[in-house]
Amino acid sequence: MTDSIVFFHNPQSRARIVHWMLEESGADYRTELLRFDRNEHKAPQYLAVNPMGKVPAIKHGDTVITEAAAICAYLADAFPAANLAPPVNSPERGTYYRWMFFGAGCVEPAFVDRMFKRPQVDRPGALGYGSYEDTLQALETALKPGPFILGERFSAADVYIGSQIAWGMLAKALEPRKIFQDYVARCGERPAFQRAAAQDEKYMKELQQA
Ligand SMILES: N[C@@H](CCC(=O)N[C@@H](CS)C(=O)NCC(=O)O)C(=O)O
Repeated sequence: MTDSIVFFHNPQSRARIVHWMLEESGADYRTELLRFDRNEHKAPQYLAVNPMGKVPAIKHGDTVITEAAAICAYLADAFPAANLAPPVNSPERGTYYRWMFFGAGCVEPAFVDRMFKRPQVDRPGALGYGSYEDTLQALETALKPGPFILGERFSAADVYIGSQIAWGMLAKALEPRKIFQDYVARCGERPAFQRAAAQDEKYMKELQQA
């Protein structure tokens, strides 16, 4: 598809993950900033894009994609020249899916529960992520061979998991173990990450001034 992408963004949100991913993918995109302080994300025009009234979202042609992990996976496939996902049917594809979905299904709720100090449940086995400790252990397993989740090959799974680990440490939802710090530092060396981060700083100023 050759249409340009519309990126619904707020620099103080999970949309930063997608911003980085857009930069990695080489996609042509334009950004629409949504101000939380003016509730622009709950306005009818935006609810027509994402009924959750949340960012990130992208629109590619007539297709809307929401959910940061889904957007990362979509962009990796839509822009194959950037080589951000292993080929379908390759063994690596399984590993890629495994950790991408683990990020969305386990890491995300484990970190958010931790951040909000939500009480432990009686039956952790009924929680998708089991326990915070098990989730961290599994993350370490994913990162240990290194340098990235698929070894030498950087992928969209690193954009997603790397962003979560960075955010988790910042929000004190994740112990700053060395393996996490080193991984985040490696991710931070990506020129695409740096371009998105620099642009996000500008957006933050823009939003503060207006
Ligand atoms: N499951 C969504 C979560 C998106 C999300 O919660 N975004 C927050 C910002 S980080 C948001 O838009 N919050 C505004 C609100 O819900 O009012 C994803 O992974 O993309």
